[in-house]
Amino acid sequence: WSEWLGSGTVLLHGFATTDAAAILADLARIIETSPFRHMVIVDGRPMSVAMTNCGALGWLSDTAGYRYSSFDPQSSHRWPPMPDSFSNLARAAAIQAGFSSFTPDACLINRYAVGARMSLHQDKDERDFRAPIVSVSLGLPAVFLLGGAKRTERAQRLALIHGDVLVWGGQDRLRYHGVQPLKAGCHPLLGDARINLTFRQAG
Ligand code: MD3
Ligand code: FE
Repeated sequence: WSEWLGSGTVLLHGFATTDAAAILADLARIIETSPFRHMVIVDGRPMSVAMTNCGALGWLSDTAGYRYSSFDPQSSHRWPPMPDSFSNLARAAAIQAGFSSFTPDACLINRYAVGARMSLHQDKDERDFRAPIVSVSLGLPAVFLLGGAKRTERAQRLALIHGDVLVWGGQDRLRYHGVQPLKAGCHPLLGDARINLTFRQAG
């Protein structure tokens, strides 16, 4: 079933459950070429979330800041192509939310180990904010923080479990959001980790 959490936000409960095993098999091939790594932020400190990308563009953070790049700086090759299992799921989810022309060119893959978190931020490195963002949660559950248009607005807490897909667009595209430190647990497919796929039309 699905739930509207804001004028442009839809939570599709369990939308990725049946495709999860195929997605994880494709992910195993992606990380052979572009492994997970802890990118650093401007001050040089590593993020607790490990990341990689697939698709024409990949999101990067380093001491120069945030940006999208066609190349994995670690391999100096292009990011692995986006598997059909990824793009088909993202497009189907966007259609459910009313975004019929969503064509993701970037998929950021986040891996949360126990204790990893993401502090409140906005996603604003993309060229056109009219395109939505599709987020797929796999593995251990997380507490997602959904704030407002300003950092000071009080954030709502939202539980995201394996298979949940969120589509953020329209009025909600620039809301502050984050993830609370991951709690210990054991998921049958992913063990003690959470994986989040974030699909964007970045270029
Ligand atoms: C809400 N990742 O990679 S995706 C990120 O679970 C990121 O790994 C989180 O935030 C994660 O930037 C959450 C969900 C998400 C993405 C974009 C949003 C939520 C959003 C834009 C506006 C509001
Ligand atoms: Fe984000």
